[in-house]
Amino acid sequence: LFAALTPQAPDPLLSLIALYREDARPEKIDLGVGVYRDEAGHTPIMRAMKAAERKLVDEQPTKSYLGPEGDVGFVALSARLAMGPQAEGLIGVQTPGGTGALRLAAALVQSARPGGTVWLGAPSWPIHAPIFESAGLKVCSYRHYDPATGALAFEDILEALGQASAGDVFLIHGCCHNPSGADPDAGQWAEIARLTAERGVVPLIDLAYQGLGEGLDEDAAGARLVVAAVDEALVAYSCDKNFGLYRERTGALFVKAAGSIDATRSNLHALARYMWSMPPDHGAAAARIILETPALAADWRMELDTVRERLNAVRQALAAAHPRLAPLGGQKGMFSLLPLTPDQVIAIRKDHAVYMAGSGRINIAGLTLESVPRFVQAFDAVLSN
Ligand code: PLP
Ligand code: TYF
Repeated sequence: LFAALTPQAPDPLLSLIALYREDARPEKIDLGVGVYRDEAGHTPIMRAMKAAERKLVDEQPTKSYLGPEGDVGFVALSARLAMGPQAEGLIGVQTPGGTGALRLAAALVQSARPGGTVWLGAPSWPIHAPIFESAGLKVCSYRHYDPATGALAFEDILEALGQASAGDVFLIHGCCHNPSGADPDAGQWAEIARLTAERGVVPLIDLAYQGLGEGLDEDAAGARLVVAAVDEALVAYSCDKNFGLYRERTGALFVKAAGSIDATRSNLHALARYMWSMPPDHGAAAARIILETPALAADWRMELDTVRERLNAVRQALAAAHPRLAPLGGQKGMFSLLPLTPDQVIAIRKDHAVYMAGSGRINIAGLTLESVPRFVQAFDAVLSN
């Protein structure tokens, strides 16, 4: 049986972790995988999360099974956090991270329309296309980002929306686009919402970085506008970055299902049951405790403000330090794409111990105000080679 399998390449981003670890040069800089790091290079457990976890361990009465929808308190509170007042009208299911939410969304779309089409901007998170394709869906690609300007290829997005058919799914990064950091502005969001509704396209918003761009409500404003404009929508939500939960696999899928609420909910529960039965509890229960406890929620928001301010300070320092990095100043979140060829990405790693994805994507959180000058020097050196 297994002799029929062909070997699959490892995730190149995760392979960088091992390469970086083995590099003995003390000045090495890791701009690879997308996790937040503080000034000391550490990925902390947030203060409120530690407190909520303690409370959970002390007070949790049982570890008996929950249903396929997971922790219903978490689902309601995270829906409210992501979508504001319109959360009331959405179906919610807790999922193993944002990845689980995307996989469940793909399975739901495949059940409703086998072989249906998902429109995906390029570049995108490399896991998007395989998630949809492995569910049996067809992926249509269009240009999301213009490397010449470092901004959104907005005309291409409008053109793709114009080509999409009613019932096609259109994936949109809710904020802090991975890998480009290029997000729509308010006027562009309004235009996307208007066209999505006009074309009968079903938006699938991937909201994995809420709070890391401009603020919790600011980062969700575009997603809320689009969802409000249509009858049917999907929102794949992740708490793994904004609550620092990563390995706890915490997320949710929210679905707006017009007149098909009961059928959609029962399909979501059935599909979740066949994939993972029910989601892991710990991260969601702890995030729920934060969101339902005003003092913890306030402390969490404060710490998230600090995270965002640090990212933005490093981002602005980069933009000011080199003319070819200037576009980074208008981008959002943890990531940006550098104008480097694959050979230059290898050269900056070999010659300067700077590790980044092969695409030239950097994780801003891997830098500090102190390490920016050394990084910019390395960047400039490989550019002029
Ligand atoms: N969507 C995007 C754009 C991401 O960058 C990530 C990164 O992890 C995810 C979804 C998945 O999030 P999670 O780790 O919660 O599965
Ligand atoms: O893009 C990133 O770096 C994050 C983390 O298979 C990630 O989204 C990377 C690769 C992967 C899962 C998560």
